[in-house]
Amino acid sequence: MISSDLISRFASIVGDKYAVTDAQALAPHLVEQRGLYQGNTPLMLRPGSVAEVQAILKLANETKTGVVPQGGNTGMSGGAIPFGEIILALTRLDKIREIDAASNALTAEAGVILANVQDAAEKADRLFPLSLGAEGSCTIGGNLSTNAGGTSAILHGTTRDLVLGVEVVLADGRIMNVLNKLKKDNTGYDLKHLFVGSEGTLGIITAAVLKLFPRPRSVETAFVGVPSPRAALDLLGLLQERAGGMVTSFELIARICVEFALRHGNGVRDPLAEQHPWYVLVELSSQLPQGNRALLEEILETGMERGFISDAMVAANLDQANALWSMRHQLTDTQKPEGGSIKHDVSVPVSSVPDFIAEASEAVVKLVPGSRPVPFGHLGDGNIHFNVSQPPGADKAKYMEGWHAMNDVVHGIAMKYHGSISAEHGIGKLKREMLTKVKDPVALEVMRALKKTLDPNGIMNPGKVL
Ligand code: FAD
Ligand code: 2HG
Ligand code: ZN
Repeated sequence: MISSDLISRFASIVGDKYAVTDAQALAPHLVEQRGLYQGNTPLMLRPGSVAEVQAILKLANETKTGVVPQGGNTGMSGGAIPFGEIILALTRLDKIREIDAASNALTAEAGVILANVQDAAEKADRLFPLSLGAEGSCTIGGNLSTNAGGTSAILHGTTRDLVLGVEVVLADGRIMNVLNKLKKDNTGYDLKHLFVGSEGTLGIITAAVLKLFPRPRSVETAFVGVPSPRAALDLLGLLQERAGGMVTSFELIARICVEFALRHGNGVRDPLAEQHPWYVLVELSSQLPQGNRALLEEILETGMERGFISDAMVAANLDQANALWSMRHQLTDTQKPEGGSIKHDVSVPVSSVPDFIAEASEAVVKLVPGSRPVPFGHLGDGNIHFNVSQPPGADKAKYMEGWHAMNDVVHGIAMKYHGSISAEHGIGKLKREMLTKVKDPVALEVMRALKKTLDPNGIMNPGKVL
């Protein structure tokens, strides 16, 4: 319980306008975006400068007040939801401080929306490759803190691979400035990586230097019908062999996802004339202005000859490509009207994805007859969103009571393939207990020791991750 006197002391740091206590204004900041959690807080602070973040943490540390950092609140593990703590919203720290095109580096504050970073890079004739469905509302601070993956990780890696430096306000209010633009800097421990993926449990990221890349001169997008995940893997192999570093996306989509999107999405059309059990959304990017359409078509023809492609369409223009991506990005929302959905954000070695999907599909249907596996995701990274929708007409609440039992089954299969129970959405509140079951015990001890060193009073996002 935070006293009204303490609330006033916090409020005086940012000014009353930016100290939010009104229930209606707080409401959207208290729900996890899939509706898994309903949080509560007496106060949300919206600092406008790094100095204000510093002052907030100093006071929080001194008074042992829990602080939950929040960016766009699009996270999928409940990490940004407070349970009595105060929210520290970073969205007013929204400046792009510098673009150094020659160094391929962009310095952004934590609250900058990802799409705004992408746009700023493009204006400087560069690419910032991180891309995900929530890019219009998630923030750079959130992306770093969750080490977001997205649809271009196959070539460019996860957010961790896209960061050169960070500025962090530590739990005691000190500012750690490792905001450098250097690719090479071996002066001791690389501390930025400690904060990337730490989900707000070690400090507040206030700014980051992000890596830029040459802006592609041509992008080809194809939607491919394939008979099975194994066939999709064969296609991936062929693409890697013939188009190497040009494969910027390779997204696997089960037919049921397309059906949900057709039923509940906005402006979605079935991209191919016939139905196929599986699809792949492929993107090739290159610096050649004339494009790689001929190469892509040749690869797709070879795939057909070899029997691992059933049909394909290559987007003829930007509108067609955008329509394919729009459908892909609606896959999360269009599952919602189908009732309860039990989620698994797993990764396994790429070569094990077909076996994982087959085994997990069989196991969940055995566990809950009539349940509907809805697998899709980043096959090129071995990362499948193995979501399972309730049997049609079943009682949603009753189905959702089986969340843990189903998680155990699916995660057990992922672990059998030496996989991960959280490929890209993080641990947050959702997977905190599960973490202790799957993580090496010594690794857990090291994590706890780091937490204790950096946050001895346990004020940073308490109850999350560890
Ligand atoms: P929040 O949700 O606000 O916060 C996430 C976590 O980071 C919390 O623990 C929070 O406390 C912490 N945090 C936030 N800002 C800071 C900061 N400045 N300093 C310290 N800690 C901080 N994720 C993927 O990885 N890949 C995808 O393809 C993907 N697609 C998505 C599609 C949709 C439609 C949606 C809704 C979400 C998707 N996500 C995906 C999940 C989500 O968008 C990402 O996790 C994103 O990085 C979260 O950013 P945010 O600003 O919304 O963070
Ligand atoms: C995606 O890849 C996101 O679209 C969301 O990571 C996955 O809805 C999901 O489970
Ligand atoms: Zn994803």
